[in-house]
Formats: sequence, C-alpha cells, structure tokens
Amino acid sequence: PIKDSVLEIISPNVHVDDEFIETDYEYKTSNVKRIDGKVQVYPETTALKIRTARNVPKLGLMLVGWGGNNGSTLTAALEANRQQLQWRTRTGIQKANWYGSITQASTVLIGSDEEGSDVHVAMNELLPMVRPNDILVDGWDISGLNLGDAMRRAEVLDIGVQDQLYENLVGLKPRASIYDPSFIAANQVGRANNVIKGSKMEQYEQVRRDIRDFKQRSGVETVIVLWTANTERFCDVREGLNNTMEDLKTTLQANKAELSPSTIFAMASIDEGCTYINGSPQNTFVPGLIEMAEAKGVFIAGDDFKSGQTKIKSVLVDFLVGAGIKPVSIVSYNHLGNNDGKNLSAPEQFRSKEISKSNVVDDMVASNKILYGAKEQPDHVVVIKYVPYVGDSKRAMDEYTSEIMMGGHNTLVIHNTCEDSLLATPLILDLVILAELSSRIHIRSASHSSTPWVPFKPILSLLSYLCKAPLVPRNSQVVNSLFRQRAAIENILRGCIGLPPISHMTLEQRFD
Ligand code: NAI
Ligand code: DG6
Repeated sequence: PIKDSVLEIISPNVHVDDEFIETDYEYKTSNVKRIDGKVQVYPETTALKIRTARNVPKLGLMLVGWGGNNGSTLTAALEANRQQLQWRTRTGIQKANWYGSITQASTVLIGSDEEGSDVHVAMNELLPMVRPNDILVDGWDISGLNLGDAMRRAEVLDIGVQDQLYENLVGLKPRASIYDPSFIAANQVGRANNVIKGSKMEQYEQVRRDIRDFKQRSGVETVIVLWTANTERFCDVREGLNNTMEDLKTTLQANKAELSPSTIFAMASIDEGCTYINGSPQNTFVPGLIEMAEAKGVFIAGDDFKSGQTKIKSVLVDFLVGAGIKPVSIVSYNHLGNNDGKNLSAPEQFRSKEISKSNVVDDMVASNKILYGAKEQPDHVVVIKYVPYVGDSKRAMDEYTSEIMMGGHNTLVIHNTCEDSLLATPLILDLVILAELSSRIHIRSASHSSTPWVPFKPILSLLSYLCKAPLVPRNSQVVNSLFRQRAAIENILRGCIGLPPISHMTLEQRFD
C-alpha cells in the first residue's frame, strides 16, 4: 500500500519501499511513416521502469507579483484552507475550498468494481504530492503593499473571509522587485514603490540572494518561482542579445536594455536550481534561456495560465472539429476592470496576450484535413477592453460560427462572468504541485539494469493543461486540446503506479 492513500495496487509489477514506488511498465506507442501518400503504422511496445520518489519535500513558492490579484488571492486561500475558515454570505455559509484545482478538487477514473460501476479517486490520491497546507509562500512585488491590504485592494474575496484573514496577512511584505517601465504599461508607474536599484546584474544577484534567504529562513527544501506579475511586452529576440546562453550572460553583464525583468528572474531561478513557471504571456523563455534550462537541467514551464475563455476554447473547438463540424469564425471579447485589465489596455502588453490567446486552436485545425485546406484557418479575433467598474469579475463573450452539413451554419454564443483570479489561483496551485511531483519521477529502459534513470526534459510540457500557450521541448508537438492535455497528466500518473492508460474500451462490459 502507498502510505496515506486509499489506493492499494495489487500487482507483481509494482514495487513499493520506503523511498520509491517503482513499476515495470509496458509503454505502447504507434510510430508512423508517410510514404507516397500512404500512412504506415508500426505499433511498438517498450519495456520501461518508472520510479517515483515518495519523499515529499517541504515546498516554498516564490511569486513574482505577490501583491497582485492572483498572488494575494492564492496567499489568502492557502491560509483560509489551512484554517478551514467559514464565513457568512448573502446565500448562506461558505467554506474554504480548492474548487478549480485538478489536484485538489478533481477525481480520476480508476476502473470498474464488481458491479460494473466506475470507481474514482481524488487525483492527489494517485501519488504522494505536496499538500497545499504545507506550502510556504514568499515573493516580490514592485508595489510594497502588505498582503493584507493587497488582498483588500484586489477586491476578489468575500468580505467575511477577508476580515478573518487580514491579521494573518498584514505582516507579509513583498520583497523589492525589478521594475523596468519599458516592459509593462506606463499606467503601472504609480504602483512601483518597492524596486531593486542598480544594474541588471545587481538585480539578478539580489533575486538570487532573495531565493537563498527565503530557503534559509523558512527551512524549505525546494523552491519554485512563478511569475504572476504584470504581462510584459514581448522582448526582441536576436543573435548577440538572447539567442544563446552565452548571449544572455553577456547581455546581463553589459546591462542591455532589452533584457526583460522576467528573463532576469528566470535566469536567477535556474541558477539557483529552482523550477521557474511563467503565468503570463510574454516571451520570457527566449532561446538562450531555454538553452540555459537544458544545460542546467532545471524545469521551466509556461506560458500564461489557461483559466476561462481559452480553456473553453480548447474544449469547444476540439469537440467541433472532432465532430466533423468546421469552425470558421471565432470572435472573443473580454472586458475586465482589475489591474491586469488596466495593464493590458496598453497596446504592447495587449499584443502579448493576443498572441497567447490566439494560437490555441492551431493543433485542432491541423488535425483535420477533411475540413481545412493546407493553409486554411478559422478567422480568429481577440478583443480586450478595460472597464474599471467590473473589477475582477471578468466578462468573456465568445461567438463560434461553424459550417455544418450542406452549407448550413451553426453559431454558438457563450457569455462567461466570474472573478478571474478565482479561476487562476487554483491553477497556480496545480502548476506548483505537479511541477514538484514531476521532479520526483524518472524512467529508464527495462532492458539493461545499467541504463540510467532519466528525468522529464527541462521544458515541462506536462503542465500544458494549465497554460494557454504551452512551451514544449524541441521536436515536440504543441497540444492545446484540453482533454488530450488532461489525459497526458492522468495517464502518466497512472503509469507511475503501474496502471495502464485509461482507454474507455470496457470490453468486459461490452462482450460476454
Ligand atoms: P495584477 O495586476 O493584479 O498583479 C500583478 C502584480 O505584479 C501587481 O501587484 C504588480 O504590482 C506586480 N508587478 C508588476 N511588475 C512586476 C515586476 N517586475 N516584479 C514584481 N511584481 C511586479 O494581475 P493579476 O490579475 O494577478 O494577473 C497576474 C498575471 O497573470 C497577469 O500577467 C495576467 O495577464 C496573468 N493571467 C491572469 C489570469 C487570471 O485569470 N487572473 C489568467 C491568465 C493569466
Ligand atoms: C483579458 O482576458 C485578461 C486576461 O488576463 C485573461 O483574463 C486571462 O489571461 C485569462 O484568459 P482566459 O482566456 O484563460 O480566460
């Protein structure tokens, strides 16, 4: 049995000791060759061993943009859940929860019982994972406001829970951060009262010192750094600036203006051996940074939390194209009134978000050559407007027009209203918990006992489910389809405990 879990896997292929859960696993794939218009398929089975370390480290999370809506909401939610707070609302008693988090509030189908009924367990029962209650948070913000007042400024949580949490949070103060007005909107200048002075190299060194200081003071064993600060504009990418790891080092030393704060944070994190996750759309992960993560074997993941409109898009277009229906026009309006919306009201920052929101249907369109010609794409437009009054309660309105049989048309219209940060915050939790778990999973070929254990590649594409514009390793396919992304997570976690991928074949129920 896996300690503290309801699951017990009874199989000669699963070996559990104090340190590891190790499985003998048959990995089945299909290799394909395209020859003269034909598709040749070579089914293949590889014998693997998958090993997961059981020791869950004491985890520290450092947020860049700690005092923002997401940062303050996450910090408050961690504390509210830790204390199991309850508060009165207009409609009754509300209890703290983690709705919207796949690790905490979703289940995984395990199989059928003797009566043929489905049996599900919580995703976090599959393998030992960090518990939210044990995560310690720290971070940076260009605004020096304490977390109690930052929570109030955000206007996200009910007043009944804010009032209970205020005293717990008022003593938390963000560390000074890197402010470069050329990367975020000019309208953010009023927030920047807590900044690291000096050259870019001095800023980078200060961030490294901060990470070490947090580790030392808190006693956490592992630190993950996550950007949930304002969306930056895209930076230039060019030779001599950031195309290689060497370029980046020289650029940092030379204090070149085009080195963005987020890339400096990512460099510092990687050099401290800390996983770095980008929750915003900007191109922090320039080629030199990717080379750096690969060279040092440190995880990076991103980009941009996939929380609401885009999540639905990556379900709906998958459904339509999979149903043989042809989406031809997708128009997505957003209006919101929080500080994110204010920052995105500037053209360059909007452009970063527009790019990450726009590429999300590409793989689904490319998957169906019956519907789409070689270079054909649906018209896809994204609009974002800043409307202060609606605050964090973002409105997202989508119109999907599709061609159906014999020249018919089908138009779907969706209106989505909710607090944006209450969708994004549980994603931060999942990103961190799954990234940490990924660092404890290794595979190797079963054919020779001497083959070394191999970790996930540093570009952690397993987190794609949570990202609008998933970063994937070289020569890998970007997958946007939400169901495929979720299946990847479930099936890899299942593999770690010796269970086959869930196929939904249920032959035992369909044949005598
Ligand atoms: P926010 O504007 O409330 O918070 C951002 C915080 O970052 C602010 O407190 C700001 O002072 C701080 N900041 C700006 N530049 C900084 C720097 N260089 N270093 C440290 N702190 C800095 O925004 P919110 O709503 O929390 O969103 C954060 C990011 O997440 C934005 O980029 C947003 O586009 C992205 N995002 C948000 C989603 C949501 O549903 N809320 C979903 C997807 C992405
Ligand atoms: C405008 O939509 C503001 C953005 O920051 C989004 O709210 C955020 O990126 C979430 O986007 P989506 O498409 O995942 O709902």
